[in-house]
Amino acid sequence: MDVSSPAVVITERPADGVGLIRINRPDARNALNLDVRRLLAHNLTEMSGDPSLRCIVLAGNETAFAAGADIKEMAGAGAIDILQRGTHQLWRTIAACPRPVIAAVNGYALGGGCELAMTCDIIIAGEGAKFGQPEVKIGVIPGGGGTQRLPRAAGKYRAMRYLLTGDLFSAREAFDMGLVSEVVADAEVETRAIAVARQIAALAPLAVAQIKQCVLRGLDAPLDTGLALEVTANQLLFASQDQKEGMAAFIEKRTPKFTGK
Ligand code: CO8
Repeated sequence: MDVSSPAVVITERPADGVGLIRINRPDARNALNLDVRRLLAHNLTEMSGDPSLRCIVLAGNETAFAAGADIKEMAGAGAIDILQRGTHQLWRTIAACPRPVIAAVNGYALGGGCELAMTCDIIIAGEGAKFGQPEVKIGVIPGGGGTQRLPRAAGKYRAMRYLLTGDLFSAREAFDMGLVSEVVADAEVETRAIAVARQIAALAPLAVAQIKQCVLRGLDAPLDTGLALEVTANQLLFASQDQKEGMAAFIEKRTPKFTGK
């Protein structure tokens, strides 16, 4: 990593309890080179360990969330180079972030960029955002979960239509197929993502963490297993001070003060 160049990933704290991680390679449409992926994994891990941060926003710039893996970095690579880069482990770390992560998507979210958005828990997209898995057009396939997460989000037939052609789709189409949580004006994307993050950051962190775990683990499990996870998580939360505080506040008609304990 060249320390004299501008940081390719920037971290900010835009609001109480909210961390923001910004991909910053504007000249390369925020293409995800190894440095970016390592820093994303590193910052997500660091922020998750910081008790003062309860929700994370992942953003790019107005032109691109991320236009995919860095094609120039991998064009000449051999299979063993790709294996040794171990990017699948970085994807795993990114997707396993225990804190809720909100993608704030403006512009292009293509290939690895679309996959990065799909590792997030909520996707807020600008009206002009463009999504897609165009890997097939350059002779490869998605490498960050696209063949698995896109069909899980959008269903087999819509996912196949885009995976097999590499065609891009709009934020509105992404919303209609269940890939995007909200579509807002381009200029409002980050403000809206931060507002949702603040809302989540004000809630009981242990309950928030259990919801994330139950949903993600449950999606990959039979219904009975998922329901069992939910039961156990609920039982566990009755050991928390925040459960006592939340319910007492409701009964006393006041706003709860959650501490994460
Ligand atoms: N990688 C590297 N550089 C890129 C990338 C990229 N993904 N995307 C854009 N850039 C660079 C361009 O090369 C250009 O650089 P330069 O100015 O030096 O020529 C600069 O960014 C600006 O790009 P454009 O001039 O093309 O800008 P436009 O606004 O005209 O177009 C697009 C923007 C539509 C985003 C266009 O750049 C594009 O199509 N980009 C490539 C999109 C793509 O194919 N993404 C998928 C990449 S592959 C992937 O993500 C997963 C591969 C998994 C492999 C498995 C590994 C384990």
